[in-house]
Amino acid sequence: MKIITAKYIYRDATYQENMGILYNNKIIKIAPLQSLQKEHPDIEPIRYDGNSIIYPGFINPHTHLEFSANRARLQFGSFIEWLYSVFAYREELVEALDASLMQNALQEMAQSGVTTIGAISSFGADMQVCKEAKQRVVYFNEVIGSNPATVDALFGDFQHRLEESIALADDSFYPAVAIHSPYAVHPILIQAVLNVAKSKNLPTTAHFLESKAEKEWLESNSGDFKELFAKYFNTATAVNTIDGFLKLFDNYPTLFTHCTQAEQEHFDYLNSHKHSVIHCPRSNRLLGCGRTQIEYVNNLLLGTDGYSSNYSLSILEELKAALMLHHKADLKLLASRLIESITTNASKALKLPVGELKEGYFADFAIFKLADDLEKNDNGSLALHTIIDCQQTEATIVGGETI
Ligand code: MCF
Ligand code: FE
Repeated sequence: MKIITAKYIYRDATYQENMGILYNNKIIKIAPLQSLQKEHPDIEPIRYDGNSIIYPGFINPHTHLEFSANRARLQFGSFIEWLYSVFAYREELVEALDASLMQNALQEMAQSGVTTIGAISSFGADMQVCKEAKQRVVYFNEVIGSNPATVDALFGDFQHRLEESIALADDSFYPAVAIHSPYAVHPILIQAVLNVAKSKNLPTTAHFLESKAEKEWLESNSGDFKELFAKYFNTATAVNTIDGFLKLFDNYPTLFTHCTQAEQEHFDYLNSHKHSVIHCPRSNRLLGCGRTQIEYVNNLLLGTDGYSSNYSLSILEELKAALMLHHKADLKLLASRLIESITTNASKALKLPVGELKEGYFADFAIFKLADDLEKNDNGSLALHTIIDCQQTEATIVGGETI
């Protein structure tokens, strides 16, 4: 057993002083340091001095490790151009992929305080690396395919990958299900994989209303997707409507990524069905997708997406981008909300004992040091300065061990 302490610990969305955490691989007790020391005089506390903060390890619920070989191969600036470049180069990118590229990506996330990731796996090429990762991984086996003739084969391939991941499950590797998007997955296939997810109680995620092109296609079979679907899939009609797609997820809270083109009515629907929204501001900017109206979102999460649509996987950089993007929001309130998005909110959405400093939860910590001259005026200034001043953690701890 160990005791760790710092000037502040982030707990129940507040910054508490003079507290200590007793832990092994899980958090055993959180109490005033003095009382913990009295109970355990034999344990010398690990102390972080100065303006230090112990946060629960951060959660980045949306990344694509299999695209880690991309640097400038994919076209940024417009979603449709990006998509054409994915079709043209995804084989090349997967061939260029090796374990060290994915391990570097994991390491980059760890340095920014991320101790749990959601990895969207399109091919299964990242399974072993995720299994061996120092962080916890929610491993989202992706299903994609809109042609009804291929549904059986795609479902079979999905089941195979899912079973393989289920065989590896433990408390740092959680099998899960990703449905690519309303435009790229046939509703029969969605229904089939959702049935599996529900029967095994697996977390689910989907890209949703990411681009204007997607929205136009789903609403009126028009726009930039028309030519793409004619060319690659020989079809002129979308397989889902927006409402029909959402209805498939009723009664099964899901993590919907992007929602850049969603309007208030869509967010109302997502909120009323207890779904969460994963906001990826840098990906959205780089693919020309616009700004998500996060002011309508109840349970907001924050993700980096992959190197397919980003230039770094640091969650600290993602927080900075979000803070700058939503310029009409009150600065400190937004900063506090963003810290919640990568801790408490993500914990709730994934239903895992991570993302909060709570007895019985895993001893996953992200420890930061802030400027000495920072005074605690209110909670908002600590959240704000964590976001704007920190480039990396002092320490990142997973299951009680420094990684
Ligand atoms: O989130 C970004 C942009 N939106 C959609 N898909 C992806 C992203 N990064 C990687 N992808 C993958 C996706 O998982 O690209 C592939 C899928 O396997 C083709 S997109 C039809
Ligand atoms: Fe994505």
